[in-house]
Amino acid sequence: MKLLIVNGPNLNMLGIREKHIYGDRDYDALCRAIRQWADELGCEADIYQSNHEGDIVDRIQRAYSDGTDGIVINPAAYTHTSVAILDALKAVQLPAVEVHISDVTQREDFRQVSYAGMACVAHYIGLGFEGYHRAMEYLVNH
Ligand code: CA2
Repeated sequence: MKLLIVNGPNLNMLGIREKHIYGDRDYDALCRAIRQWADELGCEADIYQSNHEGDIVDRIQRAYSDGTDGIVINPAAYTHTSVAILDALKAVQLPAVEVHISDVTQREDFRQVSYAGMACVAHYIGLGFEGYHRAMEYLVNH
């Protein structure tokens, strides 16, 4: 099984600022954890991060024909704004799971809408890096 892990804007800055919200581990540590979980679950994980909405749309579209079986996505700030990412997830018709490191349900009003989440079959919110693990397990087991 091949999973695509998509991370949106500024997640590459993890561990640098706002540690009280996102923790003190950096993006490399997240990627290492994802690779280890992939090994343990016996799946492949292709990790992709971009700060650009159109590039994220392009990568999701590519998943339609590159053998991807499921998508784990943390669209970061684009969660709350991007109909384009929602449409891309709907277009490829692959099972997708939404992850947020922080508990967006307890944050600002503008974080209360999730467009990408509308195309996702499961949601792991506010569990830190562990949310990615749970999302990967979900896709491997369903
Ligand atoms: O909690 C999450 O995973 C978020 O997707 C993270 C996004 C935020 O816009 C979403 O509402 C929730 C932010 C990504 C990381 O932003 C940083 C900001 C400062 C320092 C380091 C990272």
